[in-house]
Amino acid sequence: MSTVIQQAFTSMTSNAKIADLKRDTVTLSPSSSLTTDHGVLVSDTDNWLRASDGNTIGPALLEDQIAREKIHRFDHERIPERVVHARGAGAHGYFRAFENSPASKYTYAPVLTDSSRTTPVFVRFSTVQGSRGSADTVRDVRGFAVKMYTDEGNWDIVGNNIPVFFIQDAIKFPDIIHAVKPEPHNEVPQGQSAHNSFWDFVGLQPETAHMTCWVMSDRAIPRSYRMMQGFGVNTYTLINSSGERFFVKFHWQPELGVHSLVWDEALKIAGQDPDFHRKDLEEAINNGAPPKWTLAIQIIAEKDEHNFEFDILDATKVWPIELVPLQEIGEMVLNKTVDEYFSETEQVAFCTSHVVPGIGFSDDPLLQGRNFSYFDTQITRLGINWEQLPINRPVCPVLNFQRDGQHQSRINACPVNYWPNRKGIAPPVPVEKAGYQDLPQKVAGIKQRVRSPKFQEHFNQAQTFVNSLSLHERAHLVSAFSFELSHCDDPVVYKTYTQLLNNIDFDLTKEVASNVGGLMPDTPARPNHGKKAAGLSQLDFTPKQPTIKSRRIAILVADGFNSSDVTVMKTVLKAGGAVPFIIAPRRGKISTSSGGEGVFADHHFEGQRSTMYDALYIPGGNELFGKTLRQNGRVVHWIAEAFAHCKAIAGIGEGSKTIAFSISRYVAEVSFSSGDSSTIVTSYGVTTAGSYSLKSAATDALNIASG
Ligand code: HDE
Repeated sequence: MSTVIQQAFTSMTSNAKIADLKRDTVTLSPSSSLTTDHGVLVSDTDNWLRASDGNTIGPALLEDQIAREKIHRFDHERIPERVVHARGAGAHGYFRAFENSPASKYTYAPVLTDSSRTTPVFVRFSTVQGSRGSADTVRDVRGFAVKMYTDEGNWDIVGNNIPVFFIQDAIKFPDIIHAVKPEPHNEVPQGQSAHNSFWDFVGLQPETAHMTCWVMSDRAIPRSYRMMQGFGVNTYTLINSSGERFFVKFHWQPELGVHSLVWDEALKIAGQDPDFHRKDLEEAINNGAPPKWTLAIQIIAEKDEHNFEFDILDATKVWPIELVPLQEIGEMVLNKTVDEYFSETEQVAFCTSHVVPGIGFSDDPLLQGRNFSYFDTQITRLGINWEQLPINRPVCPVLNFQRDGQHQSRINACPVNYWPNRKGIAPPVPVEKAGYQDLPQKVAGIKQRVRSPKFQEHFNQAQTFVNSLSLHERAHLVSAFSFELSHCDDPVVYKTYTQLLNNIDFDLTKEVASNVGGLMPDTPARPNHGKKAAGLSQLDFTPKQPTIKSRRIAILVADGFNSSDVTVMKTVLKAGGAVPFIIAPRRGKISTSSGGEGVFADHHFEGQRSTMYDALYIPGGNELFGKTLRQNGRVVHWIAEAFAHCKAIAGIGEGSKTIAFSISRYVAEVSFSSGDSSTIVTSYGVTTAGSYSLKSAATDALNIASG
């Protein structure tokens, strides 16, 4: 990076939170010397103090305080992993409210209304079921937890990439989580919901029907954390400066659009590169493609609370965007990776109860339980003083009389630790001076364990979701249900589930039941209302600007390739922000057809798989080049696999021939243009030098290169 770019990058990534973390960041260098925890210089960290005559080894002495300290510290390195969402990846960034957004109609929270502010954020993405070491690409809900370090205190939106949840009442959370987690008798399976206990539970608990359809859809196997929506899921409230209250749902919309892997890819990547999503986030940020999301809100005025056929406080329901439109109010950018995983991504701790003035809760029964649970769980994981940890502490002043407890790291230089005190220290501020305000609300009721009547309907929105999917999304849904249920070996489980599924869609149920040996229905358990809605199919979220930015492109070469074919394509791809990789028979110098300088390959054929790339390009070359590729089973498989996963494949000359050879099993006829013989191939067919021909791409590249 040039110094100018470096400076620009540094100032962009620096914010109040990054500056705050610097207080605790230690930079190690070769000139830093090794010490004990109590600061004494250590001269030998390799040999335990022992009683030896120099010829025999002799017993180790317990008195070696340096060795003991090293071992003690090691023995206690682990902390409890999160009970759910144990595996995750995090990054820093910022949020900015849009100028002239409608937000101030609904809230007086400056974070959402003041466009001159840059609010630092830390975001942690996660999977739910697997433990810390599980694979990234499993079928699962993804956590999307955002911590905003606002000037008024921390605000956490602890969301998911799916807008609804499995259950309506927090009291059911231990049940659904026990059911989806590995089974109690053998702790199997890891990172999967494809097992008896999950399907047993959801088959018997109809309120899970809607969310289960989302989890069986492509949403649960995202291509990247950067290509998924985030949803606050629960209903919160906003309060404006006139004291009016509004119900609100929060949505994060990714700039890159919503994209998924296909299941075959997800399964393979789980073995080939279990850290795929974690690395993808890091790679994009480090390559200057910081992911961005727009924050949108849906608003319902308090007086309209009961005007919908569903209960707006029921987290198993979406608010259809046709009825409650999305209003865009700000943008979030993630532009800095963490310096140390444990101190930042592992120790970050979110709480739904962390809201700032202008934002409040609703009676959503899931949210109310969450507001208790998150604080509680942090005590087990991190101890009572968890909010003092550098990654968790706010950037605004914190002052109160909460005291002591394990790992207290503040020294409160003050003779009083209570309120009221004779010195008038730390008085609660009046509401009008920006103190947190609980809006007066009349509450009345009879103490009883109930849910409102609208909470009893579970299938309408599940049907709308299934009806709204495109053909291929629906086909994926059938495959996912079938995959999961065929992993259940208790017939009671898959028969009960197919019976429940018939409440959602008759045809879907017949297909799934036939695949897995479930109960084959004669008639629908409930008629399909036939309604569709916007914003459910992920095709509704293609990027506003189509882009290849941050996409990984494999360029397969071997000795004898045509140098200019590679140079030009690389220039084009880089100009579009994509990341090209050269893959060859060996990691080393690969020679060109003209005996020119050649290229240095990033990887060898055996070291990578097509699944790790978004597209594939094979240049032209001499006869030897073509033969080398076609005689290599890994190359042929690479191309055929990329083709089967519907990826864009381009080739020239011998490269095109190699593509045709590798996919000939799948397509009846492959044709080439006579001109430059470049080819763009997708699984849908073969186009000759069409929309993205190398010639025009090269011209673009040269135009861009020449400024
Ligand atoms: Fe969570 N959830 N949850 N959850 N959740 C946790 O808190 C809980 C729910 C979500 O990256 C835990 O710090 C209850 C919905 C995310 O650190 C725990 C209920 C949504 C994360 C907990 C829910 C979420 C968690 C475990 C039902 C989407 C990871 C570790 C009432 C809107 C945050 C922790 C991170 C984590 C409880 C339901 C999202 C135990 C009781 C709905 C993204 O407190």
